[in-house]
Amino acid sequence: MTDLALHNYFRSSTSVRVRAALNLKGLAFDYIPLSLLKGEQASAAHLVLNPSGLVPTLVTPQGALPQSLAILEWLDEVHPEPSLLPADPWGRARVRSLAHIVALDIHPVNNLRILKHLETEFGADANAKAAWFRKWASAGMGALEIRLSSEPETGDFCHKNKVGLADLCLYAQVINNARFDVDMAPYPTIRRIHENCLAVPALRDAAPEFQPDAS
Ligand SMILES: N[C@@H](CCC(=O)N[C@@H](CS)C(=O)NCC(=O)O)C(=O)O
Repeated sequence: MTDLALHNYFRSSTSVRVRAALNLKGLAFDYIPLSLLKGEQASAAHLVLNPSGLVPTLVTPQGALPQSLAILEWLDEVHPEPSLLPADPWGRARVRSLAHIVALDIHPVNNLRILKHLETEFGADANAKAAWFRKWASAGMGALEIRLSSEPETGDFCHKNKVGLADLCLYAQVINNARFDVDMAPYPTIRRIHENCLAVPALRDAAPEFQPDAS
């Protein structure tokens, strides 16, 4: 038993973000798997922790905390090293702004429940759902690529040469994109940063294939 329990799913990109942050900060946590395929995120037991019926939820000594971005910022405040946000206000705003392209523009419209709704209410088949995913992933990736390739603060990672909040979102999204065959050729800067993320053990270890519920 540890102080922290992460209710999550191996393939969930929002869960990848949080696992990567916990690993980066060297924090032990109990891994509580919830199968999204079986709908366990909407079980009565999990709804008590997270009324949205989504993962991840981090259970802490102070209570349950849903929402991956809030979890990341809470972890960063309670365990400041290594920091996920730059020290200066402009840097912090820039990193959040990059992270939001993934977390607020791309992810919500491509979430499982949206794809399921397209199928049940509008008859979308697997090809149509994948095309939908690619449409919104590409829109966000395109904006992210322009920002990262043109802004002087971009370095080995999204902001200079240190892994941060935006990298966690980028890293998890690129993994997710592969499942839907998003063409990454137009995004060389994102691909370069993703490669750099893969070289960081804390991030690599957070990848879906290394999680206990992956098999
Ligand atoms: N804004 C939430 C989104 C969480 C979310 O959508 N999680 C997905 C997995 S990546 C989920 O639980 N999907 C289940 C569903 O759509 O039913 C966060 O960042 O934590």
